[in-house]
Amino acid sequence: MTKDLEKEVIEKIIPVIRECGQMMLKAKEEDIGSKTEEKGSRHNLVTKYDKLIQEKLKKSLSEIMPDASFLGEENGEQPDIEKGYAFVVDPIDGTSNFIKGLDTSCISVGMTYDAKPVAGLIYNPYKDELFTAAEGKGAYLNGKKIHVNNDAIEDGLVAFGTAPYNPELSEKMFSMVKSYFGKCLDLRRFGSAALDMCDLAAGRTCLYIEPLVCPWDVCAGTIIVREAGGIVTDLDGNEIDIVTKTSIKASNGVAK
Ligand code: 2AM
Ligand code: CA
Repeated sequence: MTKDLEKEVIEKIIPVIRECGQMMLKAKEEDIGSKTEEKGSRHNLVTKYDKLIQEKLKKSLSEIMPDASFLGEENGEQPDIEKGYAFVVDPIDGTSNFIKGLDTSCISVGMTYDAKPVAGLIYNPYKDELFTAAEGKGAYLNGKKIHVNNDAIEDGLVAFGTAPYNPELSEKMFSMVKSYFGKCLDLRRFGSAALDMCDLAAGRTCLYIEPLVCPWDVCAGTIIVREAGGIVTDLDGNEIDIVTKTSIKASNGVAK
């Protein structure tokens, strides 16, 4: 696929992701909490909206690009995305926030080629913020180019995740976060990995760290951060593998 075609695919996905955003807003009219199920643990929740939005995205994306595989958080079986094009989708990232009415959730659609992120869209319907990026074409917020900030750690906000579903990792994370607390302007814990990456890309935070994320949490965010001039690795500074669960560190390249 040429770079221009990647941009064309993004243009075709924009109306679909916006419609999905309207579904999230409409959900506020209902008691979402009463329609929640657990997936394996009490920290891992799913609503009928996660399932409905994923179904809609799966159908629309297969019409837009019939040859691409579809990896979605709410899939039963997952396809092999090592070769060729794939969509890596989180129908609602920040599900706990969605259930509790915190209005800090989004839809995340990443696209990979040979398991490398090449394009992404993240839509936060509560703020009507649409983030897009295609490899080599820059990152945009509602059509306006965005760039990471230049904050050194002492001048910047640090966002982090806590891995409530993994107590061992949580311990390690809290000690890491404590050491950042001593150095940075302040800490933030928002609850959506995809939006944490968008905040970094838009120059709002200087660093984002999380001990365990899934491909759909960070696929679109990774290309958005990179195209905004930021750096994405795992917590040890290694290249992330988008196909598996990983730790993540996204930075403006200045804050350490
Ligand atoms: P979700 O809202 O789609 O479930 C918050 O710290 C981030 O962690 C969110 O992006 C959240 O995605 C993700 N998350 C929640 N449960 C997880 C799990 N069991 N493994 C990995 N990531 C998870
Ligand atoms: Ca989700």
